[in-house]
Amino acid sequence: MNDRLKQVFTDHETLLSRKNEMEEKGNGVYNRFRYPILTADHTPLTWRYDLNPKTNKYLMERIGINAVMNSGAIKWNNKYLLIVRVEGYDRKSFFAIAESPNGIDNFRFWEYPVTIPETDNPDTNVYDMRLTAHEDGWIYGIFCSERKDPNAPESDQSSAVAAAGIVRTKDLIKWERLPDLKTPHQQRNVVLHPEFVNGRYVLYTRPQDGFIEAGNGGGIGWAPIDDITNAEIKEETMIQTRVYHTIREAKIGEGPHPIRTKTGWLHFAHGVRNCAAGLRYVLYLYMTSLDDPTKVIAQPAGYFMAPEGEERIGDVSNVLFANGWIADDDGKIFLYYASSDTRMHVAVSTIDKLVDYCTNTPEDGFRSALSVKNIISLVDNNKTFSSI
Ligand code: M1P
Repeated sequence: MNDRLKQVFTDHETLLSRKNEMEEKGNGVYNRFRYPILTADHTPLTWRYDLNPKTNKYLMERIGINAVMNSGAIKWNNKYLLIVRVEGYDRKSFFAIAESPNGIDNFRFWEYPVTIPETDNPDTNVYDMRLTAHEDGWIYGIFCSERKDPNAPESDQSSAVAAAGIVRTKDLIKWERLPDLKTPHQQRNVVLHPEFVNGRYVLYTRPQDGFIEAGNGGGIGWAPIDDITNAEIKEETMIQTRVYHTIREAKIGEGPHPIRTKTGWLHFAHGVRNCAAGLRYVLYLYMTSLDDPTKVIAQPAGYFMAPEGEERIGDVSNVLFANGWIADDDGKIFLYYASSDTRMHVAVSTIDKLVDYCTNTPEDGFRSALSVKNIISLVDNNKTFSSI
């Protein structure tokens, strides 16, 4: 092995085996970790280098990986698995599974990326898979399938159509492709609810008029589906809508599927607003009723997590995006999120803390005066407790 090759392998192993450290100074709700858990540099060297000295005498990287982000998550055989959106220098995204023994470090990619079968109308780009181990026994993956807008003129090489691609598997290795979701709108951020409701599958949807612009859509819908092998939206009830001057003014997207708690379904979503720097993506939580999951029972004001420090900067800056979390049996929860469309991170909390956060954080009053009122009421309540 020549010196450079040795160095490349050593550096890679040092990165993969680096221990992560919890940042102790949290806000009481969750704790971030010091290092990103996955970056482009974590991807296997065998995906990037031709290791044959005869065909690669300069040991050049032959295939470049630009970013890893927006990962679905699942606990599988006692390991923490992420189905990662990996993006090459060629701008194409694909899926690859990385696993960790503890959920916070030592994530290693499986040997090969995931092979997603194509439909008769091949996807140009695939990304942002949400995994759902459904009570029907299958693990479903729903992802965004992007294709060029067939109605765009030749001069327009940007307009696209977003659809929800659906796959399912029993072993996370062999994936069966089902027909894309039939819907009157463009769809991204579609997520399968883990249980049947009144005997039907249910999807969380995000109908939108255009590829980027939400138009009249942009909220989170609840859409019961009769046949998942030929999924079609026939009814769609909006459970989260865009609201003026909030963190969810421009569009919203359901993150991973919600988690059943004693108090209600706990949801993790992203909210988007526009500002001079462009779109700002933050993460928020809300809860829906166990009896009627279309009914919101807790909606804390504002964001739960927003980009901090190096998270603010990347390919698409000022973005946090989450489509995976894993709840352990002891109530601990791993929140997997991507920053600025570039890298993956983890934060930890517990179900109890997140439910407490949802049920005790004041709701948005939608006016400055009501935000002030909330603070005054907290100050008044604190009078007897603040003499430390
Ligand atoms: O670039 C930020 C995000 O933009 C899109 O999110 P949404 O579907 O809410 O518009 C997606 O392309 C997502 O992958 C990306 O992280």
